[in-house]
Amino acid sequence: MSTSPFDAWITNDDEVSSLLSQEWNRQTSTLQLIASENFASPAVLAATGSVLTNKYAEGYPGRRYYGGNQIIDEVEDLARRRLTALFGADHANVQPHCGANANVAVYQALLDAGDTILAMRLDQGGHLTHGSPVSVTSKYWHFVSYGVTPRSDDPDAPGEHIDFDNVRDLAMQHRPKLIVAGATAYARLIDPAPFREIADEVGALLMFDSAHVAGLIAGGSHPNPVPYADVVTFTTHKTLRGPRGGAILCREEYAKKVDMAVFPGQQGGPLEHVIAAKAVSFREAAQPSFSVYTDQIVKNSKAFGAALAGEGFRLVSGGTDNHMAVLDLRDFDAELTGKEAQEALDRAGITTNRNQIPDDPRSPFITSGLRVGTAAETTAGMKEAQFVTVAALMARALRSRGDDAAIAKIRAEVAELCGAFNPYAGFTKL
Ligand code: DSN
Repeated sequence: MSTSPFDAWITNDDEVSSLLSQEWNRQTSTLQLIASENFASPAVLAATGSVLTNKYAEGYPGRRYYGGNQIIDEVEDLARRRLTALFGADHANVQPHCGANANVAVYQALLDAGDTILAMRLDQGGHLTHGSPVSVTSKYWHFVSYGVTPRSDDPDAPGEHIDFDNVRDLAMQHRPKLIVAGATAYARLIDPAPFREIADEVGALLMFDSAHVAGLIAGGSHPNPVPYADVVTFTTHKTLRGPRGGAILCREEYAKKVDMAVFPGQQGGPLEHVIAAKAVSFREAAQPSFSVYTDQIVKNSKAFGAALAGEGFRLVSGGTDNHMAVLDLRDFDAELTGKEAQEALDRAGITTNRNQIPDDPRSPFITSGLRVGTAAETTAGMKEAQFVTVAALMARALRSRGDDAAIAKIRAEVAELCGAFNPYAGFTKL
């Protein structure tokens, strides 16, 4: 077991200390392939674990409801300045606790209850807050959903790409007040330009939910939606590699409404320790080395996707342009569900998540798909060759999922690989 800093940090609570060390060990001895996860830097972890957690700071810099916020104001201002500079935006709100809060705050800021929003359907790759019936968003606003083009067997035109004819037709028909671009389980580059064109044709506002690709945008590996969208939302902990949280960028004319919707509209006291960690990550993302990192994420994803296809998995949309691949498991094994695959891979030390694929005949709890991503293990230093190895390990684990000895052997191989690519190697104390 690797040495965890928590042994030194938490000396008076053996139970929690032990659990944190176990999780430290899990993260560094098994493969982290969940597309929405990453390894935050030691500096981000340190800021998240700082005394700023002690402070109440409802309000915004210069306009707080509590005393003692002079330094906190500087922290939040620094985070806002770094973020607007990183994306070239007019205004930033760094208080959302998560991406879902950020999205709901934008709806609250820009719309009235009952207004129409055009967004991507969950099973086509959209997010819960894009109007899923189980999300509170569908209770307050009227959602119309676009999807992807039909699957095709033509390798040059595989389908399952965003269907812009569908987006335009629905926009013309329903005249939404807001169009949402962006996805949660979609492996292709999302061009903001055609969304802007359609929004302008129908007089809609445009929100780009860049939760998954915010890091790729910051690194210059994907196009920046800020010049096109009225509002951009994202989480800070995925490809951006910051602490767990959300953020909103918007044009100056919406700044006041967005700020009011986040606080007091949606949230109470901001998590200033997390905001300090966001500031750390925004500075990290502004370094030239971050562009090298995000380019490598995409290169790794392409190599991983090709190797998985070589192992018999079908890649939804025929490939990948970003950090993830969405796999249709039915071509690999018609009986294998996403749930069973995720559980078998977990036993082999390979962490993934099951995911619905477009028009999935199975429920969201079972699914026919699996989503994998390269952001975390690219942080750990893995390159194309390691991801080809990982694809082979995944295929072996799923083929031999009923054989405990074979799974144990794969788990040992995974641990050896992870031992050579530890994102926190040498980091044993603050
Ligand atoms: N849970 C996130 C993801 O995994 O994509 C979306 O909120």
